Amino acid sequence: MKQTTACALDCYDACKIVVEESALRTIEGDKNHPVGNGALCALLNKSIHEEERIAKPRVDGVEVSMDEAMNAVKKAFESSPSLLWRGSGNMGVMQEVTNLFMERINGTLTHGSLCDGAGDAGIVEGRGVNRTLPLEQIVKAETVVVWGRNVTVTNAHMMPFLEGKNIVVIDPVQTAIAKKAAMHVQIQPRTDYYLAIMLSRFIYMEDSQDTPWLEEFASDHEEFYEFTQAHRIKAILQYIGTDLGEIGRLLNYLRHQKVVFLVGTGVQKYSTGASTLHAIDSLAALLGLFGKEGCGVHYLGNSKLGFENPFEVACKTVSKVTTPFSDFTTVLVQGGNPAASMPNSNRVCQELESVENLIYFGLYENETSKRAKIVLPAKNFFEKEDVRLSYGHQYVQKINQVVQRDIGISEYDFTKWLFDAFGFEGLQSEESYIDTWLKQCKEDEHGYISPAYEAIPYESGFGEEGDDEFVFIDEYDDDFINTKRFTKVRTSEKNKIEDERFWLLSPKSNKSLNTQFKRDNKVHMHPKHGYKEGTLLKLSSEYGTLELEVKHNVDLREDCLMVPNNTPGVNRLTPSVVSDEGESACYQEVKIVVEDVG
Ligand SMILES: Nc1nc2c(c(=O)[nH]1)N[C@H]1C(S)=C(S)[C@@H](COP(=O)(O)OP(=O)(O)OC[C@H]3O[C@@H](n4cnc5c(=O)[nH]c(N)nc54)[C@H](O)[C@@H]3O)O[C@H]1N2
Ligand SMILES: Nc1nc2c(c(=O)[nH]1)N[C@H]1C(S)=C(S)[C@@H](COP(=O)(O)OP(=O)(O)OC[C@H]3O[C@@H](n4cnc5c(=O)[nH]c(N)nc54)[C@H](O)[C@@H]3O)O[C@H]1N2
Ligand code: SF4
Ligand SMILES: [Mo]
Repeated sequence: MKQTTACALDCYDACKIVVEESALRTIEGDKNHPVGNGALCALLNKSIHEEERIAKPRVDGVEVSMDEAMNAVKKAFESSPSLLWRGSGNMGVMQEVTNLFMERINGTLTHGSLCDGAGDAGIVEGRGVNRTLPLEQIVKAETVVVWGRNVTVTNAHMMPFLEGKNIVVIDPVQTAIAKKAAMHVQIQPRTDYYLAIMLSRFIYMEDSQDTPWLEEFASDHEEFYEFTQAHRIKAILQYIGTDLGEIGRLLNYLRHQKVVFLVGTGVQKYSTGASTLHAIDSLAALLGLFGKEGCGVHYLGNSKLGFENPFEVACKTVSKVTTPFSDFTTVLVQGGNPAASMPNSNRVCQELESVENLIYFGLYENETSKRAKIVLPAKNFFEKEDVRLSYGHQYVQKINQVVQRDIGISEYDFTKWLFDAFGFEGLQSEESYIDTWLKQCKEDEHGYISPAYEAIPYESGFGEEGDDEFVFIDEYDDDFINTKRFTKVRTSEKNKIEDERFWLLSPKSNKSLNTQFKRDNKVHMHPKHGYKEGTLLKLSSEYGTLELEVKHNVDLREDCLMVPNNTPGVNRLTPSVVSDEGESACYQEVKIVVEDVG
């Protein structure tokens, strides 16, 4: 018998899955679903079935029964203050049911983001709300600009939608899609804001802006003109690593066409990430790319937009980026691996070690489970009921339990156990919560879709109600010439700007889903620097050090190192800086010194 479910891994695609019989012997994508294209990825076909699960709960390193473990959890929560730190290991909405318990015990949650928060804030500044550009609009585009997104790795099911289009890639790395693209701008990291402003400046110069649309939907476009004028062309193009010829070619792909920008998290892993998205949106607005067929900016959308969330609670919160773990007696880590995935791991691990009751609730052993006093195995998404929203498309899917295993406890059962143990009332049934989510959805021929779905987003205008105007970016206070952290200025050599340190890129890997599954262990570097493959290099930043072997990679700019984010220890190098807007982590706000240690 065939059953269907959906992949709950943190991924743009949120694939629909067809399962033959119950034993997961055959799983495949659903050919009829608009996203799946009938194929899943290697993580779902293989890794998830091979990865060793935590089978038994542990307390103080000793295996115990689930009941004993839950009693230890109860005891831990009797001591306050307590914190719930939730990761994104499972994207199902039922993950948040544990909020209801935290609310009852006056516990603390987190705010902010390790992921897309800076970019999201920039989008909200311009458009008021972050709506997802539907897939059927992407298909109608003539040009697609892939801007800081590694589509073939992180968003593989987008590829069929890009067939036959002019592809332009803006990325410091010559990614697989860059190799196939009509044009690749191999930009210096952290300069995307400037590129968007320069393009806008040239569009004004040649009068290619969409004036009728601007008059109706973005009347401050004259102030934006003034704002772009304040940016010096020559110095900025040099800083970005481009020239007038390249800008000219790029403009040929943008003017008078249906253009979609596919923007990834790569452009916004910086303190200035919100301004970057706001500048890219401003460029799109100038070209009149909102509210029209085949046009728009596709970033990670707000998947909960339009829903009333039954798990929304009024708890105190602390930062998810600079979490002060040691302020809490009890910390529940659910669906995450903060000891590896948060920035500035040295700080994080020190803090975690001083927590009296660290509870790890997850599927696999990792840097966090090994520090925990209580280890509680979870159920994976094949083993429980849930609802999957998506930040990449409009479809909402029911996650069905397709297999029954004796290990682990679901988030709902965990919450229910604690409600009962503490004598709290008012927790509804699991089905009723799932129903609450599903009944808010719209439906089309493929099933549920987001209640916020609009066939052509922002067609009538911006803001919640669609009656506001687009707001252009009008300030940026990060003048690169003055950003000493990033540029060592050597005035002796005729004002030449030089820096021997490297940018640190830490993108996603195709072997893993963040820190789940296979881990990498190399630093990618351009062979031009003369280090042989296998040389052990010590990487240092102001936050910590990490030793890794060199792997040659000619796809990188010479001023960049690449250490994928699944590499143990990579975040010892990264700062716990919070973005200027959006309370987001800034993993690439750092420069690295290398030293040959063998
Ligand atoms: N240097 C660097 N660091 C980064 C990034 C980067 O680009 N560079 N990216 C950041 C981004 S975008 C993100 S989203 C974060 C992700 O960081 P985290 O949210 O910490 O994600 P993971 O490290 O993958 O850990 C997920 C864990 O969830 C558990 N899990 C899976 N399914 C379930 C379930 O159903 N229930 C429970 N209870 N547990 C489950 C698994 O055991 C797994 O170990 O990492 C960030 N870290
Ligand atoms: N296989 C796999 N898929 C995943 C994940 C995974 O771990 N593995 N993680 C999921 C998660 S949590 C997320 S958030 C998404 C993120 O998916 P993406 O948005 O694709 O994010 P990244 O892979 O971090 O980086 C994207 C690209 O940005 C480029 N880049 C880095 N710095 C800059 C810059 O300053 N400017 C520009 N223009 N480009 C830059 C990198 O070279 C890289 O090619 O992927 C999801 N999908
Ligand atoms: S990880 Fe992404 S691509 Fe792979 S099956 Fe899940 S949703 Fe699809
Ligand atoms: Mo993410």
